Amino acid sequence: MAPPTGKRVKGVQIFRPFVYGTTAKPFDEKTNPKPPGVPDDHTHSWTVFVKGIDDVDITYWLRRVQFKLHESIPNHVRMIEGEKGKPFLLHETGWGEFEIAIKLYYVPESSEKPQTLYHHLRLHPYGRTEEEKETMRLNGEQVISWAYEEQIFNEPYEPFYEILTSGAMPASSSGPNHKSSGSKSGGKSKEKDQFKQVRSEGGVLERSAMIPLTNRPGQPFSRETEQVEIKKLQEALVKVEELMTKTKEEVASKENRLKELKAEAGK
Ligand code: SLL
Repeated sequence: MAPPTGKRVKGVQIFRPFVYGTTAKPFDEKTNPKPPGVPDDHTHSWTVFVKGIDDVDITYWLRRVQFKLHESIPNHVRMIEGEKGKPFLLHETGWGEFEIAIKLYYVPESSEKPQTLYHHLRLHPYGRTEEEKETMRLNGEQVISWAYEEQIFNEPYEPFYEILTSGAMPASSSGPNHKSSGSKSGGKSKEKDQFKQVRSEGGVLERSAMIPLTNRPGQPFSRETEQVEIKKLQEALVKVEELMTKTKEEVASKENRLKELKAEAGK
């Protein structure tokens, strides 16, 4: 970790969305043949990854990722260095599920300590119901276990704040007619011009905290998903309120009955 440079930007929180998880596939002569040299007892090939939402680059804040695998795996601690625009990715084969420790190392400018996430490698279809498991089986036999996460940088140091915010353009100035005003803001604007404002397939701007509006294959995290989840929560809330009203009514009627019985007994 580099010594902190500059001052912290007070009262500022910057968040960056990212996705991590595992994808596994059973070996199968036709669809997923076992490569030569893979031990006989290995039943699956699998991948563990950390990447940007909609595959946008995250190496400007995440420098390297250490994946700590099960100790039965040769050379079980693996360090993956960031390559611009590429996910932090590891391919493996094996026979069992286990917890993977994913340690995130940030760029030195951040002066942030590494942080560890834990993820359970899934090889077999899972779900709350048989139906959910069956859906997973039908999904090309791929067992997907992915999570959406947001990295929060609280009061980042000034140089890091610059890095975090010097890519994406505000919506109002990102139109085709936008010209950057070099002279007004001086050096800073030149620095900004070094980064191309690339949009991902889902419309997410590089170096932004945006998430896509809609889902597409391989990219299930979007505003659309968020809306579905919010709707589910709202429906659950209505149900809970209904149940509460009903319970209150039942309690009130039982209390009344108790009063009546007490009055009768007192006669
Ligand atoms: C289980 N507790 O019993 C777990 C352990 C270990 C998985 C799972 C070895 C691969 C290799 C492998 O798949 N270990 O030898 O490279 O399910």
